[in-house]
Formats: sequence, structure tokens, C-alpha cells
Amino acid sequence: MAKPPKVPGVPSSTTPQFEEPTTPVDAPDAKPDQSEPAGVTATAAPVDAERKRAQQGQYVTTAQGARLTDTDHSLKAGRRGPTLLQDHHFREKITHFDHERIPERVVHARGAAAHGVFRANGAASTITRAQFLQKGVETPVFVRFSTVLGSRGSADAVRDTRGFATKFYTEEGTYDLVGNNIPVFFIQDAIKFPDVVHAAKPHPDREIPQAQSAHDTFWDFVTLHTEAAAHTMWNMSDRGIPRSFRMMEGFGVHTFRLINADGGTSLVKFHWKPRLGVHSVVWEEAQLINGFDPDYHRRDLADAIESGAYPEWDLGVQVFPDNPEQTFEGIDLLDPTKIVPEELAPVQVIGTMVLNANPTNFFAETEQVAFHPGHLVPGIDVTDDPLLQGRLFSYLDTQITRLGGPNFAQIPINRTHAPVNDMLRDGFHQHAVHTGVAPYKPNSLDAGCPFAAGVEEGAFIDFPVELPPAQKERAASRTFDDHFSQVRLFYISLSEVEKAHVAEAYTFELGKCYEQAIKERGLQELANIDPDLCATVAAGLGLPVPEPTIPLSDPTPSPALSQIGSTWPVDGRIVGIVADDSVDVGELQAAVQALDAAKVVPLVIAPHGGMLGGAVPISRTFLTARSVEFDAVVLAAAPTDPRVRLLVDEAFRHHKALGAWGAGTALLADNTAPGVVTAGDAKAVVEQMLQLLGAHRAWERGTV
Ligand code: HDD
Repeated sequence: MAKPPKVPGVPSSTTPQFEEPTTPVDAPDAKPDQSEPAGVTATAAPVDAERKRAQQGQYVTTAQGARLTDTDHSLKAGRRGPTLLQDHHFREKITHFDHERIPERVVHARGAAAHGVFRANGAASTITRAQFLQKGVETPVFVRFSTVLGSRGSADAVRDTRGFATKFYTEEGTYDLVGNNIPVFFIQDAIKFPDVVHAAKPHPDREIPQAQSAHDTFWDFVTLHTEAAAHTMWNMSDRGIPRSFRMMEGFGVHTFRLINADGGTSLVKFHWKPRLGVHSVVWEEAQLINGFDPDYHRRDLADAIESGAYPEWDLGVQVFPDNPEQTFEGIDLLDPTKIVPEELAPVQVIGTMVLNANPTNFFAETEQVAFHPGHLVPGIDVTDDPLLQGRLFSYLDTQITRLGGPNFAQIPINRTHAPVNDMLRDGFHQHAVHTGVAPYKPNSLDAGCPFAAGVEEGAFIDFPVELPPAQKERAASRTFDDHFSQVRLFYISLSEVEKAHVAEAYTFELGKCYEQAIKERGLQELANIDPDLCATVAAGLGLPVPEPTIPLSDPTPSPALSQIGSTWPVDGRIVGIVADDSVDVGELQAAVQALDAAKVVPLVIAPHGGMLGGAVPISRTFLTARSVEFDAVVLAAAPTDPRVRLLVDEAFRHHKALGAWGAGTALLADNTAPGVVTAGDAKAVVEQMLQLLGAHRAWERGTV
């Protein structure tokens, strides 16, 4: 047979062109900007060596464990011939690939998660018998944060509610606290959930806009359902664009019932309070982030944990007497559009959670985790909030489709840490090899097992709530009718800066609607909340200011609702340092070390990659850096590159701390502006920058 002609560039045999590695190696070390900041103490076991292995063993195998000699070529009838049907490895590999995706969550599809531990301080022991809330008990947790509207691949920094779902793997079974970063909800009855989600998701004809509320159907719904006014107001506030998952509050939203060891009950609302404070980005920044780093929040969480800056939250409860009306100070505790101001019922801390390990595999853990508000443990029960009641159905139902059958509780991330002895059998993806012949009760064949447990054996008892006489009806409680007074309460409790952000957000979002009638309804709603807010938005939209249609309420402001005006730890904050080859390397190193020592991540930005002065690693170049990545910017030099000018201008406009020493001061147009510091040396600049960072932003600057 004649030899085929040689085609240039194509190897004539299958001999590898390079030596393939044959022994497994450890994962590479953390990147420079992910290395552990000095002074951070690890509070949990580091990721073990086994989990760091890139793969499970030395040789590639089939799913049945047969070792393979080649996974790069299909089995063919001759090198240039057709692929053979008998190629099991090919079919197994491609078939599996064809089925790699599962349906994304119908809401909360985009998320990021982490492992951690919750430690109870015992303060809840008088109100609940839940074992994991007793003093000193440590419980492993898995927390998933999410946006609500976008699909799995959407950007992180969109204006939206954030999910904050925590799975406590307690010894008495799994407890899920499936909350949000906003304490109120759009609707008062779960039956409307498909409607609000249809309105908020992309339009069904063109499937746009992605992960946005700034469109007609969203505003159509929320202005036609005035009960949505409270949640919408929270979304339009800075809460809708968090700086980080680590800097968000979490809320159980509904009122829950706790039961103590004596059978006494109280009603509670759960709150997660971040140790780092509650912080947000500004809207222009958010929009830039979504282009420059769509994975902004996901990256932030993973990097912080990898670097040892473990985020922490205190879990707290507001406690109310369990009265027959289920009200507190006139507020209906079963209405999920209402809060109870912290000034009326203080949040009492009952434990602390630290997130200290990133997932090993996104799909196995973050994607497959299945939360459910009905995953309860003895000592915690639900109430009759009609939104919660509907959720109790929806979450189990959704997993059956999303996770391919009824056995999703056997997926490793969903497995309870308590012994399981259910009578659930068979079904898709059954992993258990059940023994016995009598999965029913009572039986006389499997030694009568399983038996029912009582309170003494730690059984979950549905609390026997007495119900008033009632008739069946499709209607809401009359006490759910007030849709505006608490929205006003929220708005008037904000600082002037936060109020300005709210006005900008409404103006932006309504300005993106096409339908005049929707804009007008939006303004009418604002007129019923606050005339000044309404007038500002109306001016921005170029529309007349409507009169209120209801009397304005006169609530007492709740200072706890504002998120600015104090100082907080700066762990894991990112400071960009602009430098070039002209800098004094000793000074640059001093700045890097001072920031490191404060648990802040310093990223040196220079005209080129590599090192400066052979000593300081460069993390970003003028090409790869953008202001939105940094919480503050320090100038050690004054390069003339226009991208540096843009960096400084944007950082200034977004109220970020700016500092400079030496030549760097030339880039500061106004070094007397609030939040701008200069000093003779790097250390002095960093010291002042850290103070400014603690306050998050220099809001006094009064721009954007
Ligand atoms: Fe929901 C997911 C939070 C009302 C139906 N919800 C989901 C997640 C969070 C919340 C954080 C993501 C969980 C994860 O990370 O896997 N949802 C809330 C809060 C609500 C709320 C705080 C009101 C207070 N949800 C709500 C209602 C319904 C649902 C009224 C339906 C009647 N939610 C679902 C769902 C999801 C979900 C469709 C989608 C994926 C999933 O459950 O597992 O069943």
C-alpha cells in the first residue's frame, strides 16, 4: 500500500509530542493575592491532602474501573475510517457528557456556597429544645448564597434579592434556614409565587432582560400588587447591590415557633448579622462589575475563604410572645411583607457561624444541595404564614425534577448527619441497599422495627396549635391590608446618601420601562410612600407628581435599617497599589506589608507583569485592572497611562478611599476631598487608608 502524503503540521503517528505526567501531583499553591494574610488564625481544619488531589488516582479508567490506554482517539476502522459502534469508551464518555447538565433552579439559579461551622452560645436554651442551639454545641453547616432572577451563568452584581440558605447538619436531623438578605417578601400568599416570578424573569418572547428588574413586566406586577411595595423598596435600596456575600444580613423572613424543653412556645424571627457589617457597591460600579468581573461575588467568597479571611455571622432572634393573635405591637407576625423594628424587639444573639472551607466540587455540592424550609428539628416549628405554608410544598416538589427523582436526600451534600431509618424505598438513583423485608409499620417480621419515638427519644412533634373556628375561603386576613406604612418606615430610616440611592434606583428602573402607564403607577405608589422621593423620581422621569391616594403614615424611624454610619473590620478588603519601575521598592514593600498585617489584600498594579525591583510581585497590569475590583486605591507613582487616570476617577466617583505618597500625589486632583489622604511615606498613608476602609466608603464626597 502506498504511503499517504505527509500533510504539513499534522503528526504522522499517534506518538505523543511531549511527555505526559504519570504521577498525581498536589494542587498548585494559592495565588499571591489569595495567600493567607498575616495574623489570620484558621478556625477549622485546612482542606485535607486528599481533597487537594486533582483526580482520584494515577490511571484513567472507564466508569467500570477498567484502565485505559488511550482516551484521545475513538476506535476506528483504520486511522482514516469510520468510528466503530463497539467503542464502549467513546459511547460512555460522550453519553455521560451529553447528560452533564441538570435543570437549573427555577429561581436562585446563580449561587455560590461554602462549608463552615455554627457554634451556639446557649442564649436560646430557654426558648428552644433544639440540641444544636444549646450552649457550646458545634454544628457543621453548608451555606448557599444566590441571586434570584438570573440564570446559572448570569452576572453576580445585579440589582436583586440575595438568597441566604443555611443547612445545619445537626445530630437531630438536618435543619434548613432558607432565607434572604431582605426581611420582607413580594407577596403574602405562596399561590402568587409563579406570577411574581413570571413577571420578574426575562420576557417570554425574546428572553430578555437577563437578571434584571428594570423592565416592564416586573414593574407591571409590583405596581399592580401593592403588597410588593415593601420588598421593591428594599431592592431599590443599597441592599439590592451588596458589596459581598460576606457583608450581607440574612433573614428567615417568616415568623417561626420555638418550643422549649417544658413545652413552652415563643414566636421568633431569625437574623444573620455579618461581623463585617452590611455594605454595598454603588449602581454605576455594579454595572461595570457585571462586565469586568461577572463572577464578582463568587470570586470574593472563594478568595476570602482560601486566604483565611473566614466570614462570620452572628445568628440572632427577635422573640415575641406566642399570643393567639400572632401579633406584636400591632404588627401581624404572619404577614411576610412586615418587619418588626429592632428597636421594638432587639435581636438577641444565639450563636455564631464561620465559613471556613470552599466546596471541593461546584456541581456535587453547590449545585446539588437541596434546601427545604420544612427540614425542621425538634424545638423549631413553622407558623401559619400563608407564604411559608406554600413553601413547605414547593421545595420538595422542585427537587424531584431538578435532582432527577425522590432520592436526592442521599446525594452526599444532602445527607443528614443523623442516623436515618425511613421507610422510603426504591426510586431513581437509589443508593441505599436496604435490609429487612418489612418497610412498613407496624410489622411482625423485622422485629417490629422501626418503632415510633416519643419526646423522650427526641422525636419531632408538630406543635398542637389550637385553631380558632373558621370557614374555608380563598381570602387574605384583613390585617394584611396595610401595604405602605412600613415602606415609609424603611425609607425615612435611611441616611440622606441611602435615600439618594433609592431615588436613583427607582428613576433608573422606571426609566427603563416602555409603558407610560407603568411609570405612572410606579409614581403613584411612591406618592403613597414619600412625597419627596416621588417628586425626585418624577423629575427624573419628566412626569407630573401625583397626589397620594391614602393618608401618609407617621412611623418612628428605625436606625437599625440604615447600613452606614459606623466602622467595621476590613478583613479581606482589596486595595490596589498603582506603581511602576520608578517607585522606591522599599516603600512599596512597606505598604504591602502594612496592608497584609491588617488582613487586607494588596494588589500591585503596574504597566507590565512580573516583579517590580525584583522584589514585589505584580498582581494586575494597566490592561487587566479596573477600579471596580478594589475597595481603595493607593498611588505610589503617577504613570501617564490614561487607564490609570480612569482608575483614579472611577474610584473617586464611587466614594472609595484614595491615598498617595511621593510621586503618586501628582495624580490626585484634590487631596483635600473627603476620603483622600496623602503622607510622606507609605506606612502613614496605609494607616489612614485603613481607617477610611473601616467606614466602607467616603460618602461625604457627595458624588454619584
Ligand atoms: Fe424560595 C429556592 C428563599 C419564597 C419556591 N428560595 C430558594 C432559595 C432561597 C429561597 C434562598 C435557594 C435555595 C438554594 O440555594 O438552593 N424563597 C426564599 C424566601 C422566600 C421564598 C426567603 C420567602 C420568604 N420560594 C418562595 C415561595 C415559593 C418558593 C413562596 C413557592 C411557592 N424557592 C422556591 C423553589 C426553589 C426556591 C422553586 C427553587 C430551587 C429550590 O427551591 O430548591 O422551590
